[in-house]
Amino acid sequence: MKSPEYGSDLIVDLMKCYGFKYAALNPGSSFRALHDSIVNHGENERPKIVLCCHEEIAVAVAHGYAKASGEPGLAICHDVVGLQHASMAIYNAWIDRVPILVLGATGPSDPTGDEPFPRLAPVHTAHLQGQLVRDYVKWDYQPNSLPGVVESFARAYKIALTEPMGPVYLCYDAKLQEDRVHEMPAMEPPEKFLPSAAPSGAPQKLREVVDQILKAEKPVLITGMVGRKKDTWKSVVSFVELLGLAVIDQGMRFNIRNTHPLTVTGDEKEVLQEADLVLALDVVDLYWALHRLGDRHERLGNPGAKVISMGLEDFTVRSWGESRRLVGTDSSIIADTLVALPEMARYASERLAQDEGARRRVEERVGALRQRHEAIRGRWMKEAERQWDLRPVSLPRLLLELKDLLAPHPWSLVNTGTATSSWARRLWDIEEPEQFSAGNPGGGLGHGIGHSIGAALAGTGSDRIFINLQADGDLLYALSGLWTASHLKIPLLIVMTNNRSYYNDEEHAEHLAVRRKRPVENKTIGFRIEPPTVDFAKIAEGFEIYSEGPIEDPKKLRGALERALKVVREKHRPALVDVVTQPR
Ligand SMILES: Cc1ncc(C[n+]2csc(CCOP(=O)(O)OP(=O)(O)O)c2C)c(N)n1
Ligand SMILES: [Mg+2]
Repeated sequence: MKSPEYGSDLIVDLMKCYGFKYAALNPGSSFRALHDSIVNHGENERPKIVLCCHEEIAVAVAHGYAKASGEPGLAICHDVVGLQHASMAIYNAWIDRVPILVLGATGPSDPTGDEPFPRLAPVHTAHLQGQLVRDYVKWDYQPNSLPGVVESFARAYKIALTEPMGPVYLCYDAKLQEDRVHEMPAMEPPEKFLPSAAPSGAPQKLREVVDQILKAEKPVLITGMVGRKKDTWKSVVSFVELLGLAVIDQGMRFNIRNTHPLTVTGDEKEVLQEADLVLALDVVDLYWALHRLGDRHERLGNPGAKVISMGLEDFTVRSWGESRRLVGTDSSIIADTLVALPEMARYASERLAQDEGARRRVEERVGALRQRHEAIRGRWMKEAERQWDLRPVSLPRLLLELKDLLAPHPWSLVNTGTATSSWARRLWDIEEPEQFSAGNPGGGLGHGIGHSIGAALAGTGSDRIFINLQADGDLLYALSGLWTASHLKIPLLIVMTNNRSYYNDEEHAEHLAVRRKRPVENKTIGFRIEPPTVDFAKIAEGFEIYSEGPIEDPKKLRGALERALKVVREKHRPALVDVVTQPR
């Protein structure tokens, strides 16, 4: 490695040393030195620049990369203005417990010198910039010296990756970046700053949980973010198979394959009604795991059931995104499920070996759950058939046609809208973690395209096709993400689920109209994205992306998807099919 000549060279060396492959950014003079160092000191190799046309997209790229790869992502944002654009995407990463390093720049914070910094610098400088995002990052820091740069980078890395993971923000003064390195600060290897091991759960408590499950007639497991760490899903599978647990999967990570016969997602109400014990693993919002929103909040399930919550959510208490309802639990355990699940499985095996009654109960449950699982899947297929010929295209038809075309190829679902997320989990066979990294629990729109690009970058080198089931409203916030996808030749099939509406809010309007006895027909005003209808195929063409559509006739769907898929597979480029769909 070349010796760093400038402060910014040193920052690039740190990025390389800590294994960052990509730096997603939109340029800005506050980090012109860092940009120069990435290109000319690091030769744009590690990290490599992912040029984005909006900071929100840059952070979403880092988010998607981190979620799909299991490694932290990295984005760089221009001073005050870039960070303001990025802030909502940082919030999305915070809520999704995704580790990213957001690097920023400022200043020079001491304006009394006469070095040639840009004239606008004072306008874009704040003391301290980190305040803008402090409520939804795990840590922010602005080092004042080169040793401080080295140490804070290590600390940021460690904090972002220590459970519960999340974004951190580091801000570099322009002068510090542009100053020469006179003396090389000491650098310890990154292995010295690996994330701290999370608490594994008090052994006695873990044993008590197993004992209670063994006693229960109908225990249920709710999986939240268990699959956020590589291979934890395997522990979920062993655990539920051993104990015959019904699984309700919230779909926030790949927690268990959706074709597993113990999954009964879709029958939450019935399953929770029968349950006498509920174990919630890494569930972020327990209240809404146990309630449903109708005219009022409806408690799902049997109020007498024991509720046990396990995970690390108790460590995330901050002011933003946390004003949740409290749920009473019979036991609440702070534990890293990656460690606790195998421990509990070991103990459960010992206990089961000595308890014939418990073994019989497990067997009976497994048989009944298998039937329930089949019935749920069958029901969804029936519903898909019912909607088959609808025009514009029904979401289940779209999902099934696509499923069929993708069957011979490796694929990965990297983004969905709310409705397509449900339909994909009902109709597709999502059987391995590489097939799924979608979802944005933070709910800040404009996320999908950036996230898709990042997730696809994480799969660089594989022959996977990346699938983005892209809602229209979400893409309209961040259309220029198409430029980055095209520029990088991302093998991304973008299927617009274009309902020509901010439909989620149309639903709210309808709900309110009924409640307030106001005209329901007004529900479209201020929500429908027409006229004019947006021609996404034409827009994509402007970014040199192969495109087809708009497609309203379901009979024309398959051919269009087939041709677009061929472009993605054979030309290794993105393609977009604009499908006009039913609202839900
Ligand atoms: C940045 C941001 N602005 C506004 C909202 C409020 N909002 C939530 S869902 C939604 C509509 C989304 O429309 P689209 O992406 O087309 O999905 P659809 O509901 O139509 O399936 C809006 C505007 C939000 N979540 N985030
Ligand atoms: Mg829409």
